Amino acid sequence: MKSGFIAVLGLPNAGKSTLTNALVGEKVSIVSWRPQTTRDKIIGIVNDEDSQIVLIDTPGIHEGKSKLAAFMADEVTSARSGSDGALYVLDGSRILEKQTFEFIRSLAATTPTVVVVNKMDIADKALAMQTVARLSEIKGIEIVPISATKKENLDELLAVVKKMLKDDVPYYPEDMYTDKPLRFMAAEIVREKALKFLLAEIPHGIGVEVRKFETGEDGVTRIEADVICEKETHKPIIIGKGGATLKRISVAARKELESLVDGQVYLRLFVKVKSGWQDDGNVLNLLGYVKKK
Ligand SMILES: Nc1nc2c(ncn2[C@@H]2O[C@H](COP(=O)(O)OP(=O)(O)OP(=O)(O)O)[C@@H](O)[C@H]2O)c(=O)[nH]1
Ligand SMILES: [Mg+2]
Repeated sequence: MKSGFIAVLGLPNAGKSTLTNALVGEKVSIVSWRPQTTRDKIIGIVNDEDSQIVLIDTPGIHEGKSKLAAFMADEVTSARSGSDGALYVLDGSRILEKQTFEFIRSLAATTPTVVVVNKMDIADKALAMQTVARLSEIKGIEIVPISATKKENLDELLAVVKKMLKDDVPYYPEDMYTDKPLRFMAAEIVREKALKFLLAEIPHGIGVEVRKFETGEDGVTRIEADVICEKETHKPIIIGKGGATLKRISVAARKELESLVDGQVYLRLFVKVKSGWQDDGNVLNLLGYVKKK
């Protein structure tokens, strides 16, 4: 039995959460086409007969100035320091920037590292080959091209990851696939649907607070959540004409919540304006964006 903690690192939108979900085989981390979707480190556990891989999905590395951005950066640092190895996820359809190359080089100098060249299904093959050739200058790393959405080459990736596992006890029960409570998952699912249905200018400013999460004796789970935005002008956009946009978010979120709790869900969403919330310690605290001891 081998086990270990593996941090999943990379730039925003590289496909870290998609990969984490694909390896776990369950949805543990929300995904969107926009950068900076993931805000917390999220554990996804991959169990099989002879190993337990504890993946730590992280926020994409970027330079934001808000307190929220600082929290996200802390999440990356702590995931890195608490792990036995790293999966650095690259978007293989893009040119490998010098800064990224240098980051991987410094990462590999301190941590066993596998570079995952993702999005091979849409990548220009010549460009991806160039990226692989350039990366092979870095000593000691493994390079694995994959497609997370098409689930291509994931078995090869798992085989390479297993070589990084050092411990000999499982850390979590084998039926567990994440460490996050349902309430957190619910907030994330609502945020994912908001990211999906809202226009480009708003979503970075969105937070979701689940205020009520109760399963009654009738077996129905009642969830109430606030969708928090930055500006008064965002509120009517989130609600939409005659409530249509909020309704779409709510319907899509409810469907997924029902499969999460395996029962009927009543979901009520409210839109609240809290300008500057990404720098407001109280709101960040409410939303759980605070350093865990
Ligand atoms: N074509 C293609 N798209 C992918 C692949 N993997 C991820 N994507 C898409 O890339 C976008 C970003 O995916 P995420 O998994 O949210 O990326 P992330 O690295 O977790 O992003 P952040 O949380 O913002 O740092 C989504 O639209 C995914 O569907 C892939 O293998 N092929
Ligand atoms: Mg993510």
